[in-house]
Amino acid sequence: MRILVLGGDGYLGWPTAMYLSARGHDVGVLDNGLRRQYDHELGAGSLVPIESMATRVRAWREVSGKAIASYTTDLCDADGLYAVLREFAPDAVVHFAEQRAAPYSMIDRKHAVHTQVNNVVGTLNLMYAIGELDRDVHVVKLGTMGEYGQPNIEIEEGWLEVTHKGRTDRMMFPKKPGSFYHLSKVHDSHNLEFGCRIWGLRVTDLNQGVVYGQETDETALDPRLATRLDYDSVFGTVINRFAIQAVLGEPLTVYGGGSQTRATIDIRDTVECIRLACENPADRGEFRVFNQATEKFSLSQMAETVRAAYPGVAEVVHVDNPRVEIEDHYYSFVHTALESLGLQPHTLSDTLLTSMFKVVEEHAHRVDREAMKPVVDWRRAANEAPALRLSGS
Ligand code: NAD
Ligand code: USQ
Repeated sequence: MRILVLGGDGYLGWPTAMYLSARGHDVGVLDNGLRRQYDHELGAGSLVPIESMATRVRAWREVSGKAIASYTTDLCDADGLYAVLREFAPDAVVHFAEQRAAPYSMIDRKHAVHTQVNNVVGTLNLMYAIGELDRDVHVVKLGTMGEYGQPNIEIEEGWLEVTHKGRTDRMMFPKKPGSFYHLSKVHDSHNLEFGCRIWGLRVTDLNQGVVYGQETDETALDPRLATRLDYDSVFGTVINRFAIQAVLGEPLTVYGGGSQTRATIDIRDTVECIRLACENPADRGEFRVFNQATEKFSLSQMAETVRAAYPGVAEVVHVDNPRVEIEDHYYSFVHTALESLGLQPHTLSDTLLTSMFKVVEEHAHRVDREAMKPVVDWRRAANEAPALRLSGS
């Protein structure tokens, strides 16, 4: 199968591209390098050194004997995107290519606008290109569990049968997202579902939980194939940050009371879920939603799991929550679709954490501890955020 991975230079896109290539697919990657520009803007970077896209692709060819086509293209540049789709002619497009950090989207007005324009316009361009060029192309779109928020009812896989005043309909599951980033994913979901109705697109929306881990079988083959690992308070995600904080001897920073519960997934399961979604496409006109998460933990449980797994001494602290999020809440979600296609989930085990501790120890000298402190405050509404250490200053 020919699979084009949009956002193929990112934390998840690059391991996914290699995973699919290793399993016999003809893979292309498209990226505009935006994530590397955010590093420059924020004065932070990946804990693990990463190579340029050109070096990664060359190294993959050397190590595996397989080619990955690479395109430097912005999804917001419709002409460029159409040209790549014409040239590569994919059977499936995996769409990771968005601004993906909730704190980044909450820095100030400019960053909220950038996030929503980049994400919503990029996805609309993709929909139009496929609507015009080839409606059989299956779009595998990365959504997020945070689209649902924490409703006081069980979260279904995207759809809900509602009976209201004696009448019943199948509706998209109601959304209560917690940042302008998460909202951009909700907007994408609605646009894509509409595209399925009007043009008969085939779409799988993967509502993924918080990912943890850094190594897959393919990234571990050669240091040039490593994927990024974010530790800063803007792009670093919670379990990865806790593992990094433990190794650095920094306290594990639980925001607020710690009873907030989140859905999670191991990076090795992410790549397998994408393979399963691609190899089992949605029908023409079907907007299919899978909840791509395997476990749930409260923030305190995550911190305690990392603390207990770390062979040294690690301390857990509660800091004032810079975000606006509910603490004591019900949380339950259905996640049977991917498992019924064959996913055999990894659980948040000592093995994964131990391999992360090793990776972090090796590169700990690269950490800028200042960048780990939470600085983005959800409660502030500002045109620009002068208090932040931005633009690499
Ligand atoms: P990432 O930022 O590391 O990768 C995204 C890539 O997309 C980057 O390389 C970036 O340069 C590229 N990109 C962004 N906008 C683009 C544009 N307009 N044109 C071309 N390329 C563009 O993010 P990630 O952690 O790999 O996440 C990938 C996807 O998975 C995102 O859509 C994210 O919302 C979703 N997701 C991530 C997680 C997680 O924990 N990392 C969890 C759930 C969902
Ligand atoms: N948190 C802490 N301490 C930290 C960092 C975060 O307690 O040091 C808490 C946050 O308050 C939040 C939870 O951990 O309650 C998750 O935060 P996060 O930054 O790990 O994840 P989030 O902002 O939700 O975003 C990440 C990815 C995003 C993806 C999302 C999946 O950056 O791309 O969409 O996870 S989900 O959360 O299911 O929506």
